[in-house]
Amino acid sequence: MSSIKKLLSCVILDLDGTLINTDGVVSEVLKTFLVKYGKQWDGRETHKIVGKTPLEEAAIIVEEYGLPCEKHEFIAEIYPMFSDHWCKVKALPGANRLIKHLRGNGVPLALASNSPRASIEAKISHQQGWNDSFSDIVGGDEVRMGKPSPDIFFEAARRLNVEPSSCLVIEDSVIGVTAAKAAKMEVVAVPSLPKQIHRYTSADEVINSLLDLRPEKWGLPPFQDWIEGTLPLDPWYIGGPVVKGFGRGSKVLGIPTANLSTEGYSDVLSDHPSGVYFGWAGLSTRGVYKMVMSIGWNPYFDNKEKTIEPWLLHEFDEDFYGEELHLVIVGYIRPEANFPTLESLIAKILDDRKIAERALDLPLYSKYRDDPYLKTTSSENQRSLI
Ligand code: ADP
Ligand code: RBF
Ligand code: MG
Repeated sequence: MSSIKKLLSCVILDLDGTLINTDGVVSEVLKTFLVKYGKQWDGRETHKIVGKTPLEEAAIIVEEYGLPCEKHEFIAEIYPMFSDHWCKVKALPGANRLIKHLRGNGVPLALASNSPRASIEAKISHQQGWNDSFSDIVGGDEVRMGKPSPDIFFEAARRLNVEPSSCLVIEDSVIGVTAAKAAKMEVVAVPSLPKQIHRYTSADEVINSLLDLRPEKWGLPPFQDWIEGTLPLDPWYIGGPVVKGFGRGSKVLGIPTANLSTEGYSDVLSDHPSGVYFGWAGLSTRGVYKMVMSIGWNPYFDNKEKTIEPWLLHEFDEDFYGEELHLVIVGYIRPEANFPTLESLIAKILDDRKIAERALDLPLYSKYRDDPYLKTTSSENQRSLI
């Protein structure tokens, strides 16, 4: 049982990058917009605009691309373009769960974002049940200075009628963390860009995704949905031919992972946080097996690419490269971690195996064993789509 860090009573949430994934929409709109000026959006500026106010964002883009307009004109032109796209924005994994949980337990909840109030309201209106979930919303246009100034957070605490020191802030950007610390609040950072943990030293805790938040560490009500070391998820499905992995000799370690090609799965990969998951694996000609897998950059090996590495919990007497592998992922175990030694990494993966094997016997998870997707081949799949 982890020790309580502090007894807090309210939660203040950032919106973009923390609860919803607006990156795709922002890139899409900027791309369309810049084409009009004969420029090409290349995504390089994404990290520069994370957490910034609209005016700062505008100034950066106008300058970086040498646009022949003024930042206010830029905003006037681009905001209407954004509002047509908010309906496409998805909640980040764990966001709905977190909001329901805190709301259901009567924890006062506020949104605090550098976006203008009207944009915040437009964005959350597309997320089911969110309109009524926040006791208060503070937009960047409602205070003198946006984050990293603490004004937004002070204003949120004032409206919740609580001391700043009793608030937990959840933030994805370094700018937001800086603002919340300046407001003397406790901050959990959930970085939205990978491999950035070193930039978040002022946060009180850094977690990989909202799935890893433990409210009880902050004296808030614990989630009740963990079951035997696993978190049930709405199942998700991926499949394709087994490809060569890194050839690091995982097999020699007794942990062969049947890698799936990441091409064609970029959406799935960016929709799901890195971490250790489990579920069922179907090999078209062989059968259905229990499976535990890691998704991510394997911090121990510091991969440059996010990979999908499923370990089928069965002894095979031959390799099955090229065979069609279908996965139904039903639950989450833990974030990926780094380890001081290969032995400690292996020990942890063996723990994951035990957890997954046991959990998959629970009716909650075992029912997916019969999912038809596990027995279809890709050609049948395509046929069913026509
Ligand atoms: P690679 O780096 O190519 O992924 P691994 O050492 O991870 O090599 O071995 C993975 C291969 O081993 C899989 O592609 C598959 O053909 C074979 N294999 C044998 N048993 C298993 C198993 N239980 N789970 C996953 N893959 C297995
Ligand atoms: N790699 C890591 O660097 N950190 C991890 O926490 C981690 N967890 C894993 C959990 C499971 C269930 C599996 C199958 C693999 C995991 N790996 C992890 C990936 C491992 O490094 C990779 O499969 C290597 O190729 C093993 O040699
Ligand atoms: Mg492998």
